[in-house]
Amino acid sequence: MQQSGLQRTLSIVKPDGVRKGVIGEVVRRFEAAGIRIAAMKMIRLTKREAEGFYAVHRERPFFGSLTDFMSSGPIVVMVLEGENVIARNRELMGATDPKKAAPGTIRASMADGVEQNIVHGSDAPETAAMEIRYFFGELEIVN
Ligand code: 3AN
Repeated sequence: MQQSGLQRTLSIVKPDGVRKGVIGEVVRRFEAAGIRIAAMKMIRLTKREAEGFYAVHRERPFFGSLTDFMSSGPIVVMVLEGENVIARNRELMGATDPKKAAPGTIRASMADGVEQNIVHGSDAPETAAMEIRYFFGELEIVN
């Protein structure tokens, strides 16, 4: 993790992605892009845990609905590692609104809407570190 440009980011396959059976397709896209999976597990968030994860969005009108959705079924959380992986993962994901996401991106090809949009990806090094810590202990992340 010391080389320049090598980053970690948190990825989540959200409950809609698990329900649609696209965990494998999402992981395949990461691996095909040369991104390494450094940790992975399936969990189900409580409403309280989803609220903790999305605390920055507490004041947004969609907070209640988003945290209901995120606690509505199992999710797959992953630590991705690679050169510039934060931005590269967000490129693979596409824009938050699948209607605005570039063709071929995960959200453009698989998502139904702006809330149920299949994947989450950290947006900056500081949030990546915080989000990884929310879900994983250091011993669960494989070097
Ligand atoms: P991104 O996941 O693309 O970084 P954020 O951080 O702006 O997007 O939003 C976090 C999550 O909140 C999104 N993934 C989406 O599920 C939900 N969200 C964002 N904007 C809206 C909205 N206008 N209505 C409902 N849900 C939204």
